[in-house]
Amino acid sequence: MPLDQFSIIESTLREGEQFAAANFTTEQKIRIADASDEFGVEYIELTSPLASPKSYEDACLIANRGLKTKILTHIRCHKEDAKRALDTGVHGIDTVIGTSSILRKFSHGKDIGQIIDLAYDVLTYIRSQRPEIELRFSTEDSFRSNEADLFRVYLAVDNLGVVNRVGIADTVGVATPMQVYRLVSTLRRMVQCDIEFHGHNDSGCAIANSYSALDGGATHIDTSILGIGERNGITPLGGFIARMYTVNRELVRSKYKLPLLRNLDTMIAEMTGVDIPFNNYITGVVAFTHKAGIHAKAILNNPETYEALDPHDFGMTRYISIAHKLTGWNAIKDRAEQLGLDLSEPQIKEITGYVKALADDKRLMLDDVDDILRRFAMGESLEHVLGGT
Ligand code: HCA
Ligand code: CU
Repeated sequence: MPLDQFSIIESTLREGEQFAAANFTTEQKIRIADASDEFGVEYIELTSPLASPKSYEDACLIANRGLKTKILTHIRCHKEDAKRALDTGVHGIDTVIGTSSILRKFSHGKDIGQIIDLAYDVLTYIRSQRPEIELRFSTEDSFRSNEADLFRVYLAVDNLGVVNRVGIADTVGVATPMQVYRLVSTLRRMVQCDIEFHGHNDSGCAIANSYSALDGGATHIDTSILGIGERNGITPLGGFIARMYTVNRELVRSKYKLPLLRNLDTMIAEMTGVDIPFNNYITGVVAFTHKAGIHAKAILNNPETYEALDPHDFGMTRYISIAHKLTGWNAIKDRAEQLGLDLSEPQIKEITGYVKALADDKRLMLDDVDDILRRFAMGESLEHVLGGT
């Protein structure tokens, strides 16, 4: 079942290079490849070797690095591109060509029959040159393509018997999870080969669409670290991991070294000069912060009450925020215990009421609450604490 068998195609070194702020050096590309390999992704996709002389050299370097993960490169469905890609020594080649009428008209000018002929030429050529290589054929802008055209192309390609998988690309981020599910599950019944999904995030559905693709029978999902890519990017690796973790925690824990996710996100944030978003999946600064008193109380009793993701699996720690008006006495009590202060329940409740009242009027920090707790524990009255601060 695909939900138990998915593979990640990590495209930070291809789609991610299309992010406006990305300009990786050779040394940085190697660090990204090594770290992604260590994390455990099944594939790494590299920029086309035709993009620039360095892109070619770096593809050769990374392909021959002896990593566990398979190295792919991404090319237009052209014979010249294929020749150059084969020269790099990569383990797989991802080919792509636009099938929507807008791309056919304004990008390459070919009709569907010509696309099928070209696919035949290029794919059979690659296969004849390298029987062992992993070969993928993808239609760009799949969700704005005519469905009958799409199926005609996929069927023709699958019938060649030379590709390992076909790819569906939501190039402009317009697809909904239901549309993805429908398209993938129909395709699943039509072709023998594996199915890959590549989803852009322009309207916020990239992760949900990737999940729906797997649900519909896809086997491979494209991601990038922090989701970087063309415009606002694609399915973020961390968000996709979070999604799959909630479905099958054991599988995700065993496939990937989850505590390394934070290093990956931090590394790409530094290399591209952006911040990790405060609300990022797993690694955002508030991803494991609990605030409301009701939540804090339950979390202290059993973290699973309000956590679908266990922070410890990701090398993160949970944080209970207590210096605010929504705080509760269980959380304040827990803090007093952390500070080693001996305060009775009525005292804790009194302090909690005081913290709430104070927070109504001004912004409190944890230090303020700690100070109140310490002074109260030393016998100062709250009025005294109030007057003294
Ligand atoms: C692009 C190409 C692509 C290709 C996806 C794929 C897209 O930059 O426009 O090869 O599956 O989003 O369509 O990234
Ligand atoms: Cu893309």
